[in-house]
Order: sequence, then structure tokens, then C-alpha cells
Amino acid sequence: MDIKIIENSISLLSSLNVLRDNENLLRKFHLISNKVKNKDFQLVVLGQFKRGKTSLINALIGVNLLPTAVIPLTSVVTILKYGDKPFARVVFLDGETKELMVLKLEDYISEDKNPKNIKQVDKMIIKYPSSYLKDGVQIIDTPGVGSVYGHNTDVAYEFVPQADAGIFVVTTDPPISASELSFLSSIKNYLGKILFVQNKNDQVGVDERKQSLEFTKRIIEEKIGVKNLRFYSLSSKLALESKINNGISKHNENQFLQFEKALTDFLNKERSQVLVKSVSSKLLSLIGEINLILQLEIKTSQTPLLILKEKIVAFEKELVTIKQQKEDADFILQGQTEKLVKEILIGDIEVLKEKELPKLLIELEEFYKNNKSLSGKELANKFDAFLEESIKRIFSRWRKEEEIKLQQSLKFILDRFSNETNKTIQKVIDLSANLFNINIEKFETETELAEEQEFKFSFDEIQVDIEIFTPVISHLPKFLSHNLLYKNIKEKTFEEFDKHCGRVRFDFHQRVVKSIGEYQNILNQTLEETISEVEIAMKKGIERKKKGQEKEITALIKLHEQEKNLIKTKEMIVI
Ligand SMILES: Nc1nc2c(ncn2[C@@H]2O[C@H](COP(=O)(O)OP(=O)(O)OP(=O)(O)O)[C@@H](O)[C@H]2O)c(=O)[nH]1
Ligand SMILES: [Mg+2]
Repeated sequence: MDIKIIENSISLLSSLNVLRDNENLLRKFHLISNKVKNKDFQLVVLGQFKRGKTSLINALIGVNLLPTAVIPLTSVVTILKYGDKPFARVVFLDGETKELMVLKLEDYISEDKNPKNIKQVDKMIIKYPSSYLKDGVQIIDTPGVGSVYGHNTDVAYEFVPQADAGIFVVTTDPPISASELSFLSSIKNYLGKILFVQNKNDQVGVDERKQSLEFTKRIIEEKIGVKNLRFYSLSSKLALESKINNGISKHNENQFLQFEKALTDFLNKERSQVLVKSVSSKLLSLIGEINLILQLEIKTSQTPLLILKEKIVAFEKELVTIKQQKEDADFILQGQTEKLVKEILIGDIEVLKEKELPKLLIELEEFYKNNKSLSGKELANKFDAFLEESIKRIFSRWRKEEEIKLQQSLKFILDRFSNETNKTIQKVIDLSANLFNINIEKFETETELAEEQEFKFSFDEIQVDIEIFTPVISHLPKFLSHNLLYKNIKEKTFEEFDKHCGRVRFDFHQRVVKSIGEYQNILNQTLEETISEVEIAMKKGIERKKKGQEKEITALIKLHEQEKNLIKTKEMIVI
């Protein structure tokens, strides 16, 4: 289906009075139409280290913005978004952020200045005024796979499933390698949404380029079983140079232009597919809801006042029972959630302690051996700093991992809460439809979390404050003071480790409970909205009756017109 159909149906729906006069329906409608307007689209650039991924991005946007080098460089995911002015923000693993000068990017996203991601960077967000980044497109630079830095490969692998489309970069010389093949094979299911680039073609002659490409394609076909992948052969280096110097290298420019055109077409096509997929079922569900309200308005207009009032009383009475059943179900689920979270947290904290505490003690011993020559005061200060840094490192990394794990476990609990709410919404719909003998086609009700409402745990900074030095120590001979300090710091290590275990457990538990509460509120709000939509439709029926028969007939004609338009809109989407 074409995105145009979605846009047309949205504009048809927006003209319906039944929607415009119903605040709750209107809110749901805006949620969907904003999704179409503002949908982010993530285009991820992938490939082995040094194939020129970052250079390709620079060539696309036409400036030397992201750092490139001959050694494995990009070490963290870098997200480029549209912005009127250049802007950069680094996001750390513990959720902290820092704004940067765009020129200083290298300090955080290069393997050289941030080896093994020692600065604990989660990602870099850059805004730039490039036409590629308009309409919500984000270009994402990933660390290269297959370099000596294994952690870089993990980052790239993790990113593929969540991206909307990708560009895979290989080079002319060397052609495809074993690690590139194994990467491709692991993302085989996603190949349909990936464009392929043979970069650095300026380094060899035309014949060699062809040879290299034929080899790469043949190997992919043989080893992965995918035929006829379309590759774009180009030179990012020359393309960037020619963009900066206003088009000196004409030959290369044509090749690059071809790629840019393909990319634009691909983006348009993929973007609309992603949107159509995410929006069409929501639109159908909204149309089902609008239809119910419309039918209710039509039926209430045709029902005598006395009977109408009786039906409204019956509706409210039955509603009390439905709400009570929902509360009971929520209560049980809440208890199960608390239990599950506690069990996961307690288990994981035990594992953390078993794994990390002995390691830390060995590191401490090593550290002590290397610093024995220091004075008592100096050693004490070094111990303090060592422990502080270690605790922060261990717990901030663990918190990040645990957050992902808990998010996954909680997803299934949240789904159960959603199901419960959707069942209740369905009961309300059935109740109102049955009361007025409305024959409506069944439609899916779906309450789901918007991305920004998903579980997010924002934590305070990890605070560690250690001081093991006491004035008495300075009066002791060195061997005694050092032994004492070592003993003290070991005790402190146990103490601080335990303290932080308790703290993270408490913190996570609190946040999970709070997030579930917030989530339930959102779900309950959707339920209340559906109830209120139905009530409004019924009340409108009473009001119309009070205005007299003539007005009622005109209103009915208008309602039937809207019914026709609604059917037309539905047919557009279903076909
Ligand atoms: N000759 C030539 N060199 C290129 C081209 N594209 C990139 N390079 C060079 O190749 C090297 C690697 O480029 P990068 O863009 O840093 O490669 P990368 O794939 O991002 O590397 P990692 O971030 O380490 O994975 C740099 O020295 C670039 O100047 C090209 O089209 N032609
Ligand atoms: Mg790079």
C-alpha cells in the first residue's frame, strides 16, 4: 500500500464531525496523524572496520564532519539528525549527557581517544542541516565489525534489528572477507532493507573494480544464497572532495549521483512501507471506534426518549461490574509483577557480587603491589580514588545491563496489563453495541505504549565517598601503616560493595513500581476515554431529542453522510 493512501484517509477522517466533536476520539486521531508526520526513520551504515562507512556519511552530507582514519576509529554509535545549526551531544552509559563543540567529536567517538569505550559513552547525537536528514531520517554511523576490538562488533550487531534500513559498505580492494560474510549471514533476514556499496573504487582501475565486484557477489551468492544484490560502486573520498570543491571530479560524481538517487528512492519507498505497516492497523482500529460512535448516535436518534434513558441507566449499571472485574485483574497482576522483579533483582545482584567482588579484590591487591613505594598519605588517597572509580565503573555498567534485562522481562508483564485493558475496552464496546442492537464488524482495540513511555530508568549519579586515612596512620612506620591501610581498604571494599548492592536493588525496585503505576494510568486513561466516547454519543442523542424532530432529521441525514465517508475510508485501507 502507498503512503498516499494513508495520508488521504487521514485527511478524509479529519473532516468527519463525529470525530471532531468527540475530544477523546480526536486525541487518538492526532496520535496517529502525528506519527505519520513525525516518524523517525533510522538508516544505519554498516560494514567491516575501515571500509569507509564514516567517509561515506561525510560524502553524503558534503562536509568533513565525522572523524575518519586509517586505524579502526568509530567506537560508539553516532546518530545524525536534522538540525538548523550543527550541534553535538554525548550520552553516557549512566544516562548523563554533555553538549560538545562539533569539532571535539573525536574525544568521545574514536577508538584512539576513547579506547574500549573507557569514557563509558552510550552514543553520540549530532544535529546537522543536511537535506538527507529532513523528514525524520536519521543516519547512524556504527563501529566497524571484525576489527581487533570485539566490543565494536557487538555494537554494530545489536543495532541492525532496530534500524529501519541500512547501507552495507565493502571495498574494492580487498573484496569481501570472511568476517563480512559472517556478519551478512547473521543479518540475512534484514538484507531486503539494505543498500550495498563498493567503496574506494578510486584505488584500482575499471577492470579490477569489475573483477572485485563479481567476486564479492559470487561469494555472497555461494555462501549466503542471496542472488543479484545490487551494488553501487563509488569513491566516498572523491565524492566528498568534489562536493567541497564544487564538482571537480566529474566521473566519480556521476557514480556517486547514481547512488544518491538510488538512496533517495530507497528511502522514500522504505519510509512509506515502515509507516504504512505501523499506521494502517491503528487507523482501522480507530475507524472501527468511530463507526461504533456513529452508529450509537444514529441509533440514539431513532430511540424514544424514555427507552433511551433506561438504556443509559442499564449501561452505567453494567459498567460498574466491568470496572470491578478490571480492578481485580490489575491487583493480581500487580502482585505478580512485584514478585517477579524482586526475584530477578535479588538473583542478579548475587551474581554480580560473586563475579565482580573477587575480581575487584585481586585488582586491589595488584594495585597495592604497584604502589607500595608511596607514603602512607599518598597510598591512602590512591586507594580511595581506586575504590571510588572501581565501584562507579562496576555499578554503572551493571545498571545499564540490568536495565535492558528488566525492560525485556517487564515487556511481557506490560503486555498482560495491555491485554487486560483491551479485553475490558472490548466489553464496553460490546455492551453498548448490544444495548442498541448495533451490528458492528469486530475491530481490534489496541492500547500500546508509545516509544517515549516505555520503561526508562533515570538514575542519580553513583555517589562514592571514601576516606581511609586517619592522622594516627601518619605516625606509624611505613610497613605498619601500609598493612593497616590495605586492611582498611579491603574492609571498605566489602562494605561499599554491599552498600551499593542494596542501593541499586532499592533504586530499581522503586523505579519499576513507579513505571508500572504510570503505565497503568495510561492504560486506564484509554479505557476511561472509550467509556466517555460512548457516554457522549448517548447524551448527544438525548440533546437532539430535546431540540425537536426537524433538527433530529437533519442531524440524521448528516450522520448517514459521514457513515458513507467512513466506509469509503475503510475500503481505501483494506484493499
Ligand atoms: N582512497 C580512498 N580512501 C577512502 C575512501 N573512503 C574512505 N577512505 C579512507 O579509508 C580510511 C577509513 O575510512 P573511515 O571512513 O574512517 O572508515 P570506517 O569504515 O568508518 O572505519 P571504522 O570507523 O574504523 O569502522 C580513511 O583513511 C579514509 O580516508 C575512498 O573512497 N577512497
Ligand atoms: Mg567510522
